[in-house]
Amino acid sequence: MVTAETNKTNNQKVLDWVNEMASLTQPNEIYWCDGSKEEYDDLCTKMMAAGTLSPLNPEKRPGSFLANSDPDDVARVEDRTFICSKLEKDAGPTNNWMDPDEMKTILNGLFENSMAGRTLYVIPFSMGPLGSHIAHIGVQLTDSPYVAASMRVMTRMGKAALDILGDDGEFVPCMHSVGAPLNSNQDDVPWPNNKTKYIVQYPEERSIWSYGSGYGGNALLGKKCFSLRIASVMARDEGWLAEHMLILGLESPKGETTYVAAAFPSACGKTNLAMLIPPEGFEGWKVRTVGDDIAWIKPGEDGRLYAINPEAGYFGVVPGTSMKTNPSAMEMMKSDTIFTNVALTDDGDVWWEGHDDPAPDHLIDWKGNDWSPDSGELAAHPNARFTCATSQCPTVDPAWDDPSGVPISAFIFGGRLSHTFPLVYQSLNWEHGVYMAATMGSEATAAAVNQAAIRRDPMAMLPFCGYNMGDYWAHWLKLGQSLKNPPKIFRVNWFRKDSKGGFVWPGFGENMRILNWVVDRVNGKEEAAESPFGHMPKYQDINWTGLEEFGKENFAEVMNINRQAGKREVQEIKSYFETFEDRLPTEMEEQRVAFDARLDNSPELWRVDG
Ligand code: SAT
Ligand code: MN
Repeated sequence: MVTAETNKTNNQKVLDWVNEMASLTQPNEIYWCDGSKEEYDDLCTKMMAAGTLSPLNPEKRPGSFLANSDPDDVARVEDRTFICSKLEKDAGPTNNWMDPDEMKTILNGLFENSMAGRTLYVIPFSMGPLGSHIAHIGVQLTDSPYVAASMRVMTRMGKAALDILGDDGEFVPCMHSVGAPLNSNQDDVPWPNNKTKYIVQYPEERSIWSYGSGYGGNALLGKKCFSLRIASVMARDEGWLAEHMLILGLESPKGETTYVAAAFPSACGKTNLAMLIPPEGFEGWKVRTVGDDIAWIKPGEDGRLYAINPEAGYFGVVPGTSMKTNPSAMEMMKSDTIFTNVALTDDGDVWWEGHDDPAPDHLIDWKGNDWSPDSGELAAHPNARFTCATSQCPTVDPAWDDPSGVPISAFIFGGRLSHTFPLVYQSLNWEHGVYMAATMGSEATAAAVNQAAIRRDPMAMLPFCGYNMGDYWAHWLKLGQSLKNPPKIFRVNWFRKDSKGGFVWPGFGENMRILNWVVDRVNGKEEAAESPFGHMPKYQDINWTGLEEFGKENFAEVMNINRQAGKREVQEIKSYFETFEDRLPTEMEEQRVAFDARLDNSPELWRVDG
């Protein structure tokens, strides 16, 4: 049996754990990742030989690769994701739960010999700037070189993280196997994985076990498993927040920067917002990106909240990305990028649906088959991704790697809602803001106006909160009370439709106009319209330079409030809240009742600007 080389670290806990896991999984060898560029290049070379990576044309995409996954391993598997707290009630009604002892028996069986014929990579990593008081250390063990290489991009990985861990530092153990042991005379496949998949979090132990998948958040355990599911539990216990939020800085022409953090369910353009390019009318403004997916936020001594992006890279959706939707992302992936599940062009570059270039006559699609525009199939998988370092982002904020984090002045919560919900509104106070965030969501389908059911996705944390969602809301309420200068809370909805079913708001860069109002409000702009939903901008409160044609009528269309629609929402929330039983904080129900009363006192159609 192979054992851990004891000269790698003096941290006995790490050494013991590596040995215990090696004895369970029986790898051929153990390799400690140091995080160097040479090591990354070696991993890529090895993966090219195995057929996992294909190099792209160095003239078109220097330093870049294409990986095609197994067609059965293309996304996070939420139905195979478990929160194994001792009590089912502590996982709550929104999580899959299994008894931890029962789960351990299953997983010990699956991991036994699961790395036979493979290398066990030891990956020490820091989530957050090295040495930051907001950061935390993890160690992932994996038999996937794709994961090892990706972790170098996505986290601060290698020797530096191990040094910070020191001889007796705490770390979150992240155990991962693709579940595809190799017999001595068996050929490997380009994307090993197993039909059986388990993504398991033990919140009380603060540990993660993931089996059977090599893709994204199933396998890069620093991302959703650690930074959200386990970190949300740490944050509850220690008085901070681990959130599914982008972080951006808005620099005004005067050179003052206001930082905001924003949470959106999937398919709401979160990455595009994180890298927004200000439109006409915003000369001298700069939008700068701190993070595109996750925020760790701790109270500072001045009573404000400070946020870091725990990640060091982006694992962003590719299809739909173009010079129109996200020029910064296009710039970012020009080089040194791993593409997964996009299509390969005949000249060794990549293409996807929604690209600026029209579909070429011939491609190799993400499944490795010949493709032409009349194949009737997608050339790229809809969840195809790019993996690339944050430092390559042209809009990266100078403070993105600052260990102290950036001060957060506003939280913005959004959803994809065709009706009822205004373009933007601000909460009346912290409790009301938590209610607004707890009840956010998106329509399940793009159904007809006023018809579609809303899939609630509180704080965009539905698949990511590592404990009972009711307790999570209580934690938000408590944290807000403890802050002298809490961020202001807003909701936005870029997706309201008119009676003909078309989007009214142009979105993308134009969202800057709404962010500008948010900045005005946090900087003390007092005047606002008061609606049953909260504080709202009047037409003249928005900078319309360059978008004058949008006009007052369209503005009213995205801002007006239909009382009956609001009352329906209040009723839906009633039954939604009931699912949380005694874990629902009383403040949430009080907010619902207060909202109902405000609607009762409002006209049939509340009109912005009277
Ligand atoms: O696979 S990831 O978790 O990295 C992205 C996502 O599905 O949200
Ligand atoms: Mn995400």
